[in-house]
Amino acid sequence: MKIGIVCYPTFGGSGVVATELGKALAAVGHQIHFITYRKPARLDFFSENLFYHEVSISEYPLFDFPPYELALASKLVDVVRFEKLDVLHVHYAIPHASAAFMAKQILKTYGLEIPVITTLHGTDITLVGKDRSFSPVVTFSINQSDGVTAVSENLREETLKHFDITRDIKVINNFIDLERFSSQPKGHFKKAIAPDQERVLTHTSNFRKVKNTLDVIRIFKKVNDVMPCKLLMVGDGPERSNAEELSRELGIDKDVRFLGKQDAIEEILSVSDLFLMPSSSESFGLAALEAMACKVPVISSNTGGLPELNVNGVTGFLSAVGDVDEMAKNAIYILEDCERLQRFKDAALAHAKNFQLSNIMPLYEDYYKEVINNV
Ligand code: GMT
Repeated sequence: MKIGIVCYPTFGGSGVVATELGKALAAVGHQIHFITYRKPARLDFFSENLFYHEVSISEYPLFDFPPYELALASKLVDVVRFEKLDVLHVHYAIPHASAAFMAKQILKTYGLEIPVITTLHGTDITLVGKDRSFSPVVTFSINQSDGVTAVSENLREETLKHFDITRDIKVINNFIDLERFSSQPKGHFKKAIAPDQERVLTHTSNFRKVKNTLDVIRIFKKVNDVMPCKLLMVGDGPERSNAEELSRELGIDKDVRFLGKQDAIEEILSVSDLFLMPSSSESFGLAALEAMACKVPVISSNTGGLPELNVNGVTGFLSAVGDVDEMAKNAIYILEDCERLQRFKDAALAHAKNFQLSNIMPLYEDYYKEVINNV
């Protein structure tokens, strides 16, 4: 198939899923066209089946807000016409689904019918999409898509609850490439971080409010009071300086390392004993799946799709959002006993295998075929 993929090209979960899916589809012979404003972060090599079309917007003094959606729709019309695409797969509803709808209507004037599939990722529904300034357009463009997928059962339910949806939504979970995300021997790195064999706790995110980054610091403080350990904070974003300040206030700054944005997440996870994800909203939790694939158990909140990923008492523990005491108690329970820790590590990997790329990619391929045949 010739597939157009529209996504945010950044380190965000939706962009990562879109890029990894496109790369995997290209590897099995599909022709993949990425259409976005910058080359996706993980599209870092050449392949005969991978193409990248940049959406550029002309500067004009009148434009306080450059109309990206229009430039994207125009580019989609071009790419579909001249590359003869079979399907457009847009990741994250805002503004990709409505731009695709506009392109679809324009293409009809050329006698072309392009099926559009929208994948809902999370904040496009749970946070931004619900906002009144977007919700009529989000509702309309979901209903006008030829196929819609959500990354968890919970996100599907949330979408049906909060929007007037008149069509089916298929659940296709996030996936993991186990060839890249696996526990690697990184003893020298671990020794540098935890010279006295302290346990290593890790958090990776975009440090947005929804990630409850300050709760990560609070949980760590409580664990560190009972057993000396280290915390790796990976990523960057608006809450980073508040988290740094809180760790200084709590007197644990020498045990907390802020590593900023990192590419080789799997190496950091390979030296980690526990992953912390206390988010206030999380449609699936791709970062937690990456941790589990590297044999790292997860202490998380029980919000959104997290219970579909993190099996309570098996791969880690789930607690109510904000219940820092319980999260710290559960973290200590896992970390204090070597055999127990090993059991949780093995279970985390075993469960992550259910979400491996080779299980999930065919679901997208089948769905593309189904949608194309129905249009
Ligand atoms: O807010 C983020 O973490 C980024 C966001 C995105 O769309 O880029 O991530 C969402 O999509 C991921 C991939 O489907 C999911 O694994 C994340 O759980 C989801 N984030 C939230 O729901 C907060």
